[in-house]
Amino acid sequence: QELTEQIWDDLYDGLADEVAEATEIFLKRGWEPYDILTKGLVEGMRIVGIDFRDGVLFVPEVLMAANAMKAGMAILRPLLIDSGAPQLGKIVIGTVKGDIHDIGKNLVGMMMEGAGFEVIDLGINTDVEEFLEAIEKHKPDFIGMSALLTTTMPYMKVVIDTLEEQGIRQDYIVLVGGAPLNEEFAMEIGADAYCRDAAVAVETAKELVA
Ligand code: B1M
Repeated sequence: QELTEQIWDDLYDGLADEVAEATEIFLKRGWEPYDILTKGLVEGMRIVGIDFRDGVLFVPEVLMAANAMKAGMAILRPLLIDSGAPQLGKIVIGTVKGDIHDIGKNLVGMMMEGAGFEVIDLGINTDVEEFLEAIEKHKPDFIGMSALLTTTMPYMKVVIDTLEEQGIRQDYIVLVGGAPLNEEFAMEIGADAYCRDAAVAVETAKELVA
């Protein structure tokens, strides 16, 4: 309890070293990496998000918090990935054009890798040409798109429409996610599934690949 509050505070204050240290302490105390991720880091970022929305925190501070979160994620990454799970399929994933939020996408990538998917991460601000180039090259089972802004989520439809136009939409399973999305939006734009969080992304991918 005390430790989770500590990590939330350190994240809020953008203290990367402290967040890393707290992550190590959680591990030493026997916490599961996934619990540290969700109850510590993701919850901490949720709190940051509230104060960002309310004008208490500003971009530079939130950027520091994001970097602190990444320091914690870097420690958990090998633990989440090294699952020895059999290869289940391949996903090309990116944050869409105009959007630079990458924590959620990175988390999905980590969890997918841990579950046995090969992940090709196109990074942030990914335009349709980059998606097309990557799917041509890697021949994935899934295309994953992330958007955190109401202004960038419509771009997901641009990508899906382009796949349609090129007659290759049916060759891929399209998964979408990000805080401003919902099921309805995902269906409207013609995605195969909306993934509320990283765990749901993994479950959905497992179901759809079978
Ligand atoms: Co930004 N930001 N931000 N931001 N930021 C939000 C999204 C916002 C909701 C904050 C707020 O006002 N409350 C708001 C959007 C409002 C809106 O569109 N309606 C906002 C804004 C306005 C902005 C700027 C415009 C601010 C400005 O410049 N004035 C600017 C835009 C920059 C741009 O992209 N062009 C901006 C910038 C930034 C920072 C750079 C400072 C930083 C990003 C750093 C980084 O990512 N490297 C940042 C951050 C950190 C946030 C908040 C606080 C946290 C986002 C986050 O990392 N969450 C965010 C507040 C919020 O979301 N409530 C906010 C933790 C992460 C684990 O969750 O990303 O939701 P999330 O991912 C989840 C699920 O959504 C899902 O699984 C993940 C794990 O469970 N998921 C997927 C996500 N992607 C998926 C893909 C999938 C499947 C599932 O594919 C298969």
